[in-house]
Amino acid sequence: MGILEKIQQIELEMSRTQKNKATEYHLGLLKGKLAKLKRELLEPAAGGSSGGGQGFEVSKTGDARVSLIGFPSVGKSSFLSKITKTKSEVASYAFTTLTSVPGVLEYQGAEIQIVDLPGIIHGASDGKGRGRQVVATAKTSDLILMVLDATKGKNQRAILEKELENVGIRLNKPKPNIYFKVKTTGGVKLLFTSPPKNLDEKLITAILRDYRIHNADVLIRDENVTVDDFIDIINDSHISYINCLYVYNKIDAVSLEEVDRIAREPQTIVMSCEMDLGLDDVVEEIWYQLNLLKLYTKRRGVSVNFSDPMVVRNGSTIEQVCDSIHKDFKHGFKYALVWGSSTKHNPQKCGLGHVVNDEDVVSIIAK
Ligand SMILES: Nc1nc2c(ncn2[C@@H]2O[C@H](COP(=O)(O)OP(=O)(O)O)[C@@H](O)[C@H]2O)c(=O)[nH]1
Ligand SMILES: [Mg+2]
Repeated sequence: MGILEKIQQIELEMSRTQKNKATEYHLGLLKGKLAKLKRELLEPAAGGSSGGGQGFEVSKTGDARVSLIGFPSVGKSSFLSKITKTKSEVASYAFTTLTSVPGVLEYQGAEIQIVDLPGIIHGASDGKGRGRQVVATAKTSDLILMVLDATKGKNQRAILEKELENVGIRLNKPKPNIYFKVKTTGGVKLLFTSPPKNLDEKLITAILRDYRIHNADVLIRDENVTVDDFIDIINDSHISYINCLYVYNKIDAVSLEEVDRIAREPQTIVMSCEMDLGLDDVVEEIWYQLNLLKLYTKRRGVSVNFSDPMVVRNGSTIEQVCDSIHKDFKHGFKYALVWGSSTKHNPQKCGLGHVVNDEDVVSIIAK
């Protein structure tokens, strides 16, 4: 039996099983098995040659990557051409699996790569190379923009969410607060800060046994974790937690009341590419969701160039700033001089652990 058939079989069994206290354990085990199969589907078979999944992982040019996901004809291409001026420098052959060459959105001095992903679903769910590649690109995005058609029903969103869920993408959800480490000896040690309400020790050990994990430390730090959360943590390398912004296009074609209703939903923004409405808001929201900040670098004896900021993730340390300049940069590091809202006096002498703020000026002093 192929993986797809096995998946179907388990899904069928799950749908036939009534959800109650008595079946909880059985259903939990099935969920664990299902997660394992879905993972196998997306992992290139060892030594296999189907599709050459390797080598696709497109280098992230620029400061962040945003993936557009949506059904055909919702306006993805229109949106891409409105907000990007340049094509991504990534050679287009790297994107032969995509419908278009990625564009670059320039905003606040940052270069944000925008990738239009073709039907993530259909490709991925049959486990073919192409689908896997598209999924790999989606998983390394810093933000997903789900583009929806305001004139179509609610269904489109639910279908796409389900499909992303299936390939291991968790939208707008923090990573479950569970520490998990596989060991070589010592058996399974389960600890929790307060007992989880929906997950018991018996189920945890049964799932681990099913994954052939016999020695591990498990520390559950949140009483609300579910069996799904726990399974995600076991399959950690396969799961990505990504923020998603829901963008409804074509609001020119629906009533004001409808626009108002949609716009009130969480993580949602409305626009019309055709009428040029709301596009600036979408770009601003992308920037906000990416949670990036700007720094200005200063070299000794040279004044700061405020027109050429450097962009890093919010919460970055001086060490991460060094890493984003060059991977070996920190080896020559002596100290940093920092001016701005992250310091008590200006300039302040800082070490690698110092956390920078937006608009700080940073000067790295080498040995
Ligand atoms: N009414 C309306 N039509 C739009 C809007 N944006 C795009 N379209 C139309 O929708 C169709 C599909 O657009 P396209 O960008 O190719 O969609 P894609 O398949 O998602 O890339 C085209 O005929 C566009 O002219 C919009 O804001 N309002
Ligand atoms: Mg298109």
